[in-house]
Amino acid sequence: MYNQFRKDFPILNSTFHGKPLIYLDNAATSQKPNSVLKAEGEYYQKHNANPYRGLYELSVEATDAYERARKVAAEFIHADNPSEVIFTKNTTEALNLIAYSYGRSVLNSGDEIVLSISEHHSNIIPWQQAAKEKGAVLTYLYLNEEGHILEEDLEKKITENTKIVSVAHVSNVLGTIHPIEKIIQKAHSVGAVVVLDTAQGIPHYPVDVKQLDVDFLVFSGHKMLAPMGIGVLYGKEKLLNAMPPFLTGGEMIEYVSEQVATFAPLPHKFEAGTPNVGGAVGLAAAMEYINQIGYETIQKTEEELTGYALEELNKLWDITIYGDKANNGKRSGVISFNVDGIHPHDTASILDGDGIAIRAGHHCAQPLMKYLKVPATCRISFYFYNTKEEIDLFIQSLKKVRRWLGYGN
Ligand code: 7TS
Repeated sequence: MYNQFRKDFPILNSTFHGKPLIYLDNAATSQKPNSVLKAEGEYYQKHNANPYRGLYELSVEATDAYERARKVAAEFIHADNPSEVIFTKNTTEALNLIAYSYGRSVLNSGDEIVLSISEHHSNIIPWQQAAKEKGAVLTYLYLNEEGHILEEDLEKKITENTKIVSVAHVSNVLGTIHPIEKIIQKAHSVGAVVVLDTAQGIPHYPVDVKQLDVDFLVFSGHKMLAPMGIGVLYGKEKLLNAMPPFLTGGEMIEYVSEQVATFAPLPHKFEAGTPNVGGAVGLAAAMEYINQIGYETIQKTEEELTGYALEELNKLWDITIYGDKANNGKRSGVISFNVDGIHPHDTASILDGDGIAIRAGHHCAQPLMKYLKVPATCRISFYFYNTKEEIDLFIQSLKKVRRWLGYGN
């Protein structure tokens, strides 16, 4: 299958162990196209200075580049106002910001925070910490055999006691696309606020914060073609305005005296210290690249790859796939599996020998692993630059695992 996008990604020409790289770990981080590398490089070559501080032209250029990136990000998620976009380091920092600032302001003893059992640790631990401090309780939405949230849990577990519902758009382990519209509706019907972790969603699916009416949205640039070290927290203006700052220091103040300080308006109140301007410029270039390709093409390519991979994996007698085994529009191109009786680290090492990069482990989702009753899984995850030929080579290499490690008992 010819893939017109591969030429934009220089790293895809690499070889490992003498074999061409087959990169199937896109859920961990995506590769970066030339346009993103160029945008970030040009920023440092031509416009780099500390933004906001200088009265000289170069600093104004840096400020403009940063604020332009914020505007691009706001438009990308259909936010009303660029001030509702706070740049963070990544999804983890954005979730911590919400849990520290919003969570600790609103939570009281006995309040409930609802998560799904498939959350990444970065959408669990910040809430555990806030709950511990405030006497709140975490409640989990569990999954059916296909990895989808149980209807009855959705009905039962979001209640008058629920103050916050924080869920992933797409699971980083099972690839399940969660019913986010339904979750948001249900949460709002009991007066709860919704945090949507779209770290695994927005690289593949369009997200419209207005249409969803979501209260907070978080994601990382590095999973959607942008450099590492830049992420986004979107929040409704009213909520952000009422929240206390998270990190404090330079850039986020209005006036400081010996004993007290007043804080800058949005978005600066939440952006203490020198920001990652190069990263933000790279993120804007990544969003422009995605817009240029179009989500439709991205989705179509990935659905084809996912369907083909599931079909080929389902043919193998010794493979267990976790979550949805059908390519039915309710799952993304993240597939978790195990070769029966073989430790996932052994599988990943054998594949690495053929230049194939996959993930093996608990994927920072230990509560889900416990729920699935497995210590770890192998995981492949696609992006639009992957090909069917890569899947064929992956399957061939996977067949080696059984031949090399034997047939067990
Ligand atoms: N939320 C989800 C759903 C994720 O998949 C990840 C990272 C995070 C939050 C945290 O993102 P970060 O950029 O702050 O680290 N997921 C993975 C993964 O599945 N493999 O490596 C990182």
